[in-house]
Amino acid sequence: LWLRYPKVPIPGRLAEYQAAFKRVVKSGTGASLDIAEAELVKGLSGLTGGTVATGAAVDGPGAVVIGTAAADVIKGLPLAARLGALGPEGYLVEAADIGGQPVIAVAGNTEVGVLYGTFALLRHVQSHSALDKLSLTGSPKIGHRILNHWDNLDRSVERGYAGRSIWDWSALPGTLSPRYKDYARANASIGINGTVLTNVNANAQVLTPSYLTKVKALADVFRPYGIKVYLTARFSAPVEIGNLSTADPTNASVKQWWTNKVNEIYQQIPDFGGFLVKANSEGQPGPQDYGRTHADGANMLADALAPHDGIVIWRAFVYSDTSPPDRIKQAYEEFKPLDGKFKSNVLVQAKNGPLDFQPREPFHPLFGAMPKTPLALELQITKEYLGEDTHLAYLGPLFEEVLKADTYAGGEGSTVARVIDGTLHKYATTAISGVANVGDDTNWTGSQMNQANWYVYGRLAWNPDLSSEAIAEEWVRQTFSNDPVVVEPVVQIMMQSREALVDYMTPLGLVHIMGNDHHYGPGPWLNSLSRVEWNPVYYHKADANSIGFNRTSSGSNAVAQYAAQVGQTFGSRDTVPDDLVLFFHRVGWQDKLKSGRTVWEELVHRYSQGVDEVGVMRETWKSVEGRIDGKRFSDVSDFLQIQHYEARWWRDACLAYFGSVSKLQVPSGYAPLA
Ligand code: GCW
Repeated sequence: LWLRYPKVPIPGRLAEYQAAFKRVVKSGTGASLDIAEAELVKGLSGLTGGTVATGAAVDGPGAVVIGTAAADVIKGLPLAARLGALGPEGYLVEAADIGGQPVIAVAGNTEVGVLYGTFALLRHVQSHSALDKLSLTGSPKIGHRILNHWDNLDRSVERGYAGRSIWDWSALPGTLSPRYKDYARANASIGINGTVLTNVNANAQVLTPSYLTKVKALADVFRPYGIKVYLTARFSAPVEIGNLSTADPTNASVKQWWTNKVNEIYQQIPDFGGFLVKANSEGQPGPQDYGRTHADGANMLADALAPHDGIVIWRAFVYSDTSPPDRIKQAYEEFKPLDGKFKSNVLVQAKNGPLDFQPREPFHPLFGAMPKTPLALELQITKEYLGEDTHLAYLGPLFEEVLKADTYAGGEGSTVARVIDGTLHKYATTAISGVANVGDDTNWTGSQMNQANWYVYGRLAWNPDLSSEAIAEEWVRQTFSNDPVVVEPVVQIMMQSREALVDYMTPLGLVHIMGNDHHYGPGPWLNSLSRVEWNPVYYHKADANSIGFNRTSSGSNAVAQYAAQVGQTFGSRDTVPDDLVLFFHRVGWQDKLKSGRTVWEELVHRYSQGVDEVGVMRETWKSVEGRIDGKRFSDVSDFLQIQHYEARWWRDACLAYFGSVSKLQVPSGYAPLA
């Protein structure tokens, strides 16, 4: 991953580091401090090409002093006064003077803060940055920064493209794969502090005693890395594993069952994070099965968890079993009226967009609409709809686009970032979730480049105001090389990749035109599934005259779910951006877009531009040959070739289909699919 720590190849910089990093002096004891010390020894030894020792005291120059605010050696430093404001996970890394010796101090209010400071220092050194005036400071803007694994107990992974689940349930708890620690290291290095081990399409078995001992074994590994474990709670568990005849959340026996179950979990895992719940969505059981609301269900679990400081993360990804006229409206319609009805340890988790992790969607209208209910943002790191493992699509720009989207809920500047970091509505609890792309593949994520998506998720969860381009650069420097002839082209490829993918898959606000079920490859013609809203034709509605889904006031009026300013922008043909036009409007094939081209011309233009961009990415990648190791070079080259072919597949299939519907001619001149 990005924790490779190769020797610094620049002589001047190497000498500077060798002088500064002779030994690690740990002040205090504790499991997380031990991990910080070990990581510094490993990392700095690798980077300096020597052996960085551990030491008990600062005797001589070249010490890295690590400790919490409680350690005497840290208390005596000027930075101590500034630590307090940084909260339990914050850190400061600075040059300092101890007993006349120049040292580098890594300080936090807690041991985990020290660990985060450790990784910040290693990131700095891995980027070959200078040490003079060293001053690194950080504290997370979002409290719960969580990975959601959609991992099943049989080790299959829903929407996983990186092999099987890394949780080896049959070997747990007796055998602990060394990967668990590396997983925890990787997460801690980017600030992730929670992991939901199991799929939201949940199996109640994980709540049985034998599985809880396995969960405990994982929690024990992750704890010193600052990572809490969460589980998905299947709402019907009291019936399935508890022998009750109902799971009605108002039933006293059901409440007691959950209370007992939660108490049992906390006996094993005293810092258990809580439950993530998918209920009454896509066939999952839930409180509505008993005529109760989402709030009734969530609050029942919240009551059981509250004495232990656990939280409930209740998903807002819902759509009904009876085919709706506009599926995307349902979450807002069900949840908005419940604002203020949830217990204080409940968060409602909405996906970034109102549909389903598409290459591009507008932001979810619930953001900004629930001032009394902390909303968590769910992003998908695994690329279900974005070319899965093979296509190179760096998701940083997608995540950044969502975080910077302005909800106007409290006037201009009410971005999604300000909603989920709690500042806009003064939420007491804050959370963000990323659906993990991790599996047991050697490269962890199904492709070399998909590692960047895990990385950027963590970095943006820590600070949603960072730029995705800066994060891409950080990642490339740590993962491949600091040489500008590598950094520049690889960052360039990454930064153009998502837009290229939108162009060759779903330009102009098209959504959900992928193949049924697997969601890989084009299928805009598909129309045979029983649920109308699973069929691509439901979304684009193309016919001989027009294309697009009318969500304005003359259509489904989904635009009314946004703040007036936003709804007007999306709702008017004059102001809607071309990038989302077909998501909100039904337009004639010959209508003109902002680009000056007609809708048909623009569709042709974007599809072919997407293919061309992948061609550029492929050519650009060739320039790094010989400058990184051959294995990773060829892994990425091979996938770019697949992507280039499949971009053409998308273009040719989509244009052939839309051309057959519109009766418009696809211009000639495309290279045939090789
Ligand atoms: O994106 C869809 C996926 C399902 C997933 C569901 C959800 C876990 O196709 O596989 O189920 O969303 O988010 O609940």
